[in-house]
Amino acid sequence: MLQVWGRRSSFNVQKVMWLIGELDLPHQHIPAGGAFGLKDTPEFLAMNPHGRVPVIRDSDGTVVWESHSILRYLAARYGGPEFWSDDPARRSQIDRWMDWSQTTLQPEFLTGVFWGFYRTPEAQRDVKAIERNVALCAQYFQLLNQVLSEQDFLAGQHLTLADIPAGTHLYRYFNLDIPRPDIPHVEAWYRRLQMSPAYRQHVMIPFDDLFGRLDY
Ligand SMILES: N[C@@H](CCC(=O)N[C@@H](CS)C(=O)NCC(=O)O)C(=O)O
Repeated sequence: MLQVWGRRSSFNVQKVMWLIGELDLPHQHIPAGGAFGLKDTPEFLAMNPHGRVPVIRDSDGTVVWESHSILRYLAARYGGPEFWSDDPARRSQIDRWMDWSQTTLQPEFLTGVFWGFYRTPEAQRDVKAIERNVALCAQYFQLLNQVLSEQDFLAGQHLTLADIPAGTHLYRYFNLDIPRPDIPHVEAWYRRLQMSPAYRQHVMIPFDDLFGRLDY
């Protein structure tokens, strides 16, 4: 059976669990990382030398680490063209949103705002950097708002891998006490994502236990 290592509070694990839920894949979830430890054991490091979660091991023994590589592997193996197309041009429409999310939105929001503001104890916060990142995120979400004014999902009219990394941000973005621009089309997209039981189960996980806590 497919095995998945990672703590459910981890943003990168949530992306993978969401797709596993969408694909309805039988799997065994093994809590790892944070208070669960495990990721520094020789067995875990033999699977992922970086000692990070998520990691998956498929029933044939294939091991994959790096959340986006896992998403692509699972979509290619089990998802069919609905999630990640075989056609290079169509696939690039999906990949660009995944890559943008990982290289642009995730550093500014997850690291800059979620870690810089929410997870950092108040006395240690860099207020100027937080304000800068909140403003950058507002620009990014306004851009998404423009894209989503013309289509229901990031790569067209149905859910694909394009939506998973960026969409995983929404629960945290809309639940932090930060200023947000007027983004009705992003809100409508967020409502559409919430119609999926997999999104509600794996992404909408309360994160209060992470407040003011810099350790994993
Ligand atoms: N680029 C990697 C990042 C992996 C990563 O940094 N994972 C974090 C959790 S989000 C981790 O393993 N932290 C240590 C821990 O949870 O103990 C990916 O996307 O999978």
